[in-house]
Amino acid sequence: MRTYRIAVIPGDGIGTEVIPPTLKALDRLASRGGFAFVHDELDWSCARYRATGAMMPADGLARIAGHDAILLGAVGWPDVPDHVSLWGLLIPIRRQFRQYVNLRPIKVLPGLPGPLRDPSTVDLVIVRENVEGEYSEIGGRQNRGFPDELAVQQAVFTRAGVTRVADYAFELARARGGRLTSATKSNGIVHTMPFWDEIVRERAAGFPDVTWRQEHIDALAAKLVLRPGDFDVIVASNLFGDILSDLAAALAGSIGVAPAANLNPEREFPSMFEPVHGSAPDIAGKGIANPLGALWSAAMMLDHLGRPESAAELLHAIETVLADGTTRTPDLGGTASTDDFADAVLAALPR
Ligand code: GGG
Repeated sequence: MRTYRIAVIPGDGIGTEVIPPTLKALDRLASRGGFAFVHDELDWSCARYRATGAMMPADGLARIAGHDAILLGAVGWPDVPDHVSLWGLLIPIRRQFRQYVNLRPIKVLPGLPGPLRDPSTVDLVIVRENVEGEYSEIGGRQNRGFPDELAVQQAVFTRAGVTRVADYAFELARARGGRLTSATKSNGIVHTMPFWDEIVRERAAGFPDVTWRQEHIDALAAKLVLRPGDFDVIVASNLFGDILSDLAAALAGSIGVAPAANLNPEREFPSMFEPVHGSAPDIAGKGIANPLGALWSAAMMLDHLGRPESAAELLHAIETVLADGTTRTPDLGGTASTDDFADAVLAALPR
């Protein structure tokens, strides 16, 4: 029997609440599908940072480099600066394991209440560049505490980095029916964004069957709200992709429902699956977090591991519970707890 070794990092806040029911669902699907999971649960988190001064052990990445996948809950807590928690855990994993594609599908599942008049038109995928761009270590601060204090942050865009993410997005657009939008801001950002545009245009020549266009990020954000049906695959830099995917998740009803896959497409390293939402300190500990984003991320992990039937079963069970409408967490206007929703999904899985 095939056994998949998964590094499980519940992390902080509601991450620790949405991951346990997700593991339960994964085990149920595995036993039905004739495979198994070994979960190696890791305490890498802000709590660990407080206790030891590090979000993860010094050899942490080496310990999980041989795993089949990583399942992560959420990272961040108010008593640890956000840049410390993010750069101490999530970003090293993405970079060391060459997870240069962050795939964020946004779809309005049946029964999801959302702010749009016609939510049925929302079915798109954001391909976020995940290891370079505006998230950079290059820069510094000077003259701290003086009136002329300054901070400089250097964005880094490489030909190889833009090329590979653009190619991934064009391939995906081709597979989904042939429409791609590239997010830019080359009117205001005069070096990196024209460079991004040039490379996307060059790569487009290899995909004559894909209709593509570029949009400035500000106009794109507005159009996404007004006419989401105009978009299919959107490729964006690290920061633009992060912002757009939260916006698009809100259009789909709640940021609690959105999944993400941090992919190493070459499969030289494990890929990481995580809900888009963060640790949500405002609701953490109340047992009311929506586990849908984590469950959907687990479905993406099953797909990645070559178990598309199990992924489809999990998505179908989620859709069944949403369509029924009686079990919804408060972010979707209901009163169900995290476990109520997860138990309903388990009950809707085929026996
Ligand atoms: N589950 C995802 C999570 O905890 N995200 C925290 C966060 O701030 N992420 C920023 C990013 O993805 O760049």
